[in-house]
Amino acid sequence: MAELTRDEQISILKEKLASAKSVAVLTGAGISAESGVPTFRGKDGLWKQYRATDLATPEAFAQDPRLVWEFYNWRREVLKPLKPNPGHFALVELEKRIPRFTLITQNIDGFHHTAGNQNVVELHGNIWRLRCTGCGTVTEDRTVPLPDLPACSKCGALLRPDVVWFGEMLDPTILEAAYEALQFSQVMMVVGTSGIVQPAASMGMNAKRQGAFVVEINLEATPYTGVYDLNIQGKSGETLPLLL
Ligand code: BV8
Ligand code: ZN
Repeated sequence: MAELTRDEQISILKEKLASAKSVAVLTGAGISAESGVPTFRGKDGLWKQYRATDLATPEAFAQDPRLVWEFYNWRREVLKPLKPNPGHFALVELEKRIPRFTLITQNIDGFHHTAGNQNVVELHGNIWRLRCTGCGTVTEDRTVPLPDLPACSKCGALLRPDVVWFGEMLDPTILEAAYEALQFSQVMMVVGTSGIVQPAASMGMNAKRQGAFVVEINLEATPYTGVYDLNIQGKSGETLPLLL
């Protein structure tokens, strides 16, 4: 098929969305980039001389909880003044128009909730929630910065960010909700993710295998470009509003 122009790609996707009963969306750090949030693999993917894959692990937290909390306090500080962008708000509008809409996100910034989406599946947790390493109590706390080595008000044990670290299992209920949405989707959009981290990275193919029309929206190519049905190059904050 001759190369489609961007406008042709957009109108094909608009048509598919108009007749879709069930749509799934998977977002990654790219959808929050235009809000000013550093992505993982962009030039700002580095924090001091550390990589997220070195710090976002249970081993790092066990070995040096102060350093890992410094990393998360820095990210909370960066995130606090930032707001969702037109890409997030376009997904809120889309959810209102499509009978069954599931927004699966890898992001822990909570922007999809803030923007107003109802059915959000946070695969990797949420940076504004804390979980007690002792009694497991989960609280929401937006204090920036948190006290040094924050302690549980119930049992006094050390609190951790309520996020999924590398090497940790995702919550089975959360995963189940994501896979169910993929199973029944006629259209899936994979937005702003480099398609590296599993199991999220395979979700586009899961949808494709059961017959969904899968579209990638990204600034650059990923391992799935050319495998999905459409790859729309561009900023999600500019592309997603064009679908409305
Ligand atoms: C699991 C929360 C199973 C924390 C995150 C070896 C050793 C250990 C593990 C593994 C291993 N090999 C593979 C694994 C599995 C591992 C994994 O996938 N590792 C990778 C590095 C290879 N996965 C796991 O460990 C997962 N758990 O598999 O458990 C298991 C089985 C048995 C027993 C135990 C366990 C858990 C993974 C979850 C990790 N937590 N986040 C935190 O954030 O601090 S992952 C984190 O990184 C994010 O959540 C996100 O998922 C990922 C970043 O990826 P992206 O979102 O894609 O962001 P990125 O910067 O990469 O890309 C941005 C994209 O946007 C780019 O494509 C760019 O072009 C585009 N973009 C930029 N601007 C824009 C744009 N697009 C559009 N518009 C723009 N404006
Ligand atoms: Zn506790």
